[in-house]
Amino acid sequence: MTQNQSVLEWMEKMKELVCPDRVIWIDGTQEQLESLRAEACKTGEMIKLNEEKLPGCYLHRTAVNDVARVEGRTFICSRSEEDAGPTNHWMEPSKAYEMLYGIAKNSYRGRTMYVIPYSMGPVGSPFAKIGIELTDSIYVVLNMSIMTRVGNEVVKTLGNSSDWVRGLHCKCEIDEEKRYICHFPEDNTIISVNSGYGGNVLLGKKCFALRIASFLGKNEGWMAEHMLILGIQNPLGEIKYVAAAFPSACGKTNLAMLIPPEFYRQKGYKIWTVGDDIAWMRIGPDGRLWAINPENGFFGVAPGTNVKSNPNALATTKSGTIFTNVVHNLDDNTVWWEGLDHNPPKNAVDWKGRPWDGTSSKEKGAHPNSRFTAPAKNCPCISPEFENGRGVPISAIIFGGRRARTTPLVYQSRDWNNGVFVGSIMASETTAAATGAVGVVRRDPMAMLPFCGYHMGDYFKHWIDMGERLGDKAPKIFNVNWFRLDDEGHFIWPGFGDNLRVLEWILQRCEGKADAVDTPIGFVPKADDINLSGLDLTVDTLKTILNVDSADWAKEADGIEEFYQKFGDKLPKELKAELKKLKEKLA
Ligand code: GTP
Ligand code: SPV
Ligand code: MN
Repeated sequence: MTQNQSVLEWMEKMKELVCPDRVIWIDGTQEQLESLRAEACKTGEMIKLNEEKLPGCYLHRTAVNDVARVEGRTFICSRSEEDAGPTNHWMEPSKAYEMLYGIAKNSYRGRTMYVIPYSMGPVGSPFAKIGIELTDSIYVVLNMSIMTRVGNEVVKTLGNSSDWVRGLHCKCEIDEEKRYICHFPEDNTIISVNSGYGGNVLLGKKCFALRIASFLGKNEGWMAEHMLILGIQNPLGEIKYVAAAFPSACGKTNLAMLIPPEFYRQKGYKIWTVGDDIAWMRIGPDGRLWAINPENGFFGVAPGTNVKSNPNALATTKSGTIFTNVVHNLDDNTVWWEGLDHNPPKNAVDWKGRPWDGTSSKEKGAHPNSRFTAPAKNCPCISPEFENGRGVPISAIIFGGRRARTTPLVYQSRDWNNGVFVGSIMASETTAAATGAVGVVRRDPMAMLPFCGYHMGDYFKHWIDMGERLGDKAPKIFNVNWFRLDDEGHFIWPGFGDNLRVLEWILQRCEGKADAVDTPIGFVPKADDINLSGLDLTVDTLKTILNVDSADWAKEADGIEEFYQKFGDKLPKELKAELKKLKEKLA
C-alpha cells in the first residue's frame, strides 16, 4: 500500500504488539466496504435494515456499559503535567504507553487489523490533515468511512511525509475498568482501548480533530473548535457564515441544518450546512477568519430528531446511514427513537437488545445518546462550499449552552477580548453525550472542556492572540441560550427553526444595522428587534428571556472567579480584567 517509512515502521511495531491474524488496508472502494458490511451482518455486529425504506442503512448495538464518551478515562499524556492543565486528566507518557501496551498486547489474536488511512478535510486541501487508525472493529471502519475521507487517495497524498496522526484502537474485552482514551500530543498519537463507542473510537473525530488538532493549532497559529458552521442566505442572495460552539447534545446539529420559519422562507432566506460539530479555522490571505469542517459526515443525536425539529437531519439518515443504540422495529425492519413520532413500534427490540413494546413499556427504547452516522452529501441543505478546501469566511462566532435561567436568549460581547471572556465562562447543564450525571450545571469554556488537548489557560491566551492578529477583521462574538425554562419547566423559546430569528439579529449587529440595550454582560436586543412574525410568542414573554438579572449575575461572577482560580498564572491578564469590569458593572 505504501513505501512511507514512518508508516511501515509504526505498523510493524503495532503488529508485533497486538498480533493480528491478518491485516487489511482500507482502500476506500465500495466493493471492499460492501464486503465488510456483509461480514458484519454475518457475525451479528450489524443488522441490515429495510432496503426499500432505508437503503444501505444498518443498525448496531454497543455493549450496555459502552454508550457515551468517558471523560473520566480520557487522558492527555503530555511530557509535563502542567501542559495538560487543570481541566484534563494527565498521565506521564512512558507510564501511559506501558499500561496501554500491556492492555493491547495480543488483543488482535484471532482478529483482523484494519488499517484506515483518512483525511480530516478535503483530500489534499491545504487545511487537511492525515491520520491512520488501526482497529479491530468493522463498525469503526464503516463509521470512519462515513465520517472522514478514507482510502488510497489519502495514502497517495501523504506520500513519504511523517506528518500524520497515529491511532491505535483495540476493542479488547470492552472492559469498563480497563477503558482508556489517551492522547500524546507531542507524538501525534492516540491510543483507545476497551471501547466500541463513537467519540471513544472514531479517532478522527474528538481525539484527532479536537484534542490533537487544538494542540497543533496553538503551535501553528490556527484554531480547532467544537463548532458547527452554517451559511445564512438572505433574500438578496448574499451568504454570511457563522460558527457556533455549544457543548455536546446542546443543539449544534439542529442549528446547522435549520429550516427557516415560513415567514422567512417566503422572503427568500435559506440555510446552508457546512459542518455540525467541528471547525478548523485559519486566518486567510484577506486577514479574515476562514473555517472548514474537517469531517465528511454527521454523528448526530437520534432522540428528538423528527420531521418538525430537524427534517434535514432526518432526510440525511434515509440512506447509507449507521444507527447506533436506537430501537429496531421488527415489523418493517426499520428504526425508531424517542421523539421521532407518536407511534412507537409494538413489536420491537430496544437498544439493549431485549424485546420491547413501545406502546406499553415504561422504559425508553433508544438510549438517550443513541446516534446516526450519516454521509454529509445526503444532507438536502449541504453547502456548495462543503468540499471547498479554502473554507468559508466567518462573520460571527456564537457561544451557547443549556441554562434553565440566568443567561439571556442572546447577547453580544463588547469586543474580541470580552467575547473570549464570554466563551471562557460558558456554563451548561450536562447531557447524556458523556457518562455521568445529567442536568448538572458545569463550566465548559468554548464547549471545549472535554476536548482541549493542552492547558486551558494557554488555550484562552491563544484565543486572545488570534484576536490580536485578526484586528478589526475579527468575527463579532455572541452568546445564545435556547433553553430558558418557565416555572412549569417548559422551554420558553420555541428554538429549532425559529433560532433563525436570533441569527438575523446577530447578522444585523455584525453589519451595524440593529440596535441593542447595553447591559452589564454586553449588548442585548431590544425586544422589538427580534422578528416574531408568525410566532405564537408575545413581546412580553420575549422580554423575560432577554432579561439580565443583576443578582443572578452577581452570583455568576462569584462562580467565575472561583473557576478562574484553577488556572493560576496561566489565566490571561486580559480575562482577569474582563472579570473585574463585569463585577464593576454589576456593583
Ligand atoms: P453533539 O453531537 O453531542 O455534539 O450534539 P449537538 O450539539 O449537535 O446537539 P443536537 O443538535 O443533536 O441536539 C441535542 C438535543 O438538543 C436534541 O434532543 C435536540 O432536540 C435538542 N435541541 C436542539 N436544538 C434545540 C432548540 O433550539 N431548542 C430546544 N428546546 N432543544 C433543542
Ligand atoms: C459529542 O459528544 O460532542 C459528540 C459525540 O459529538 S462523540 O463523537 O461521541 O464525541
Ligand atoms: Mn460534539
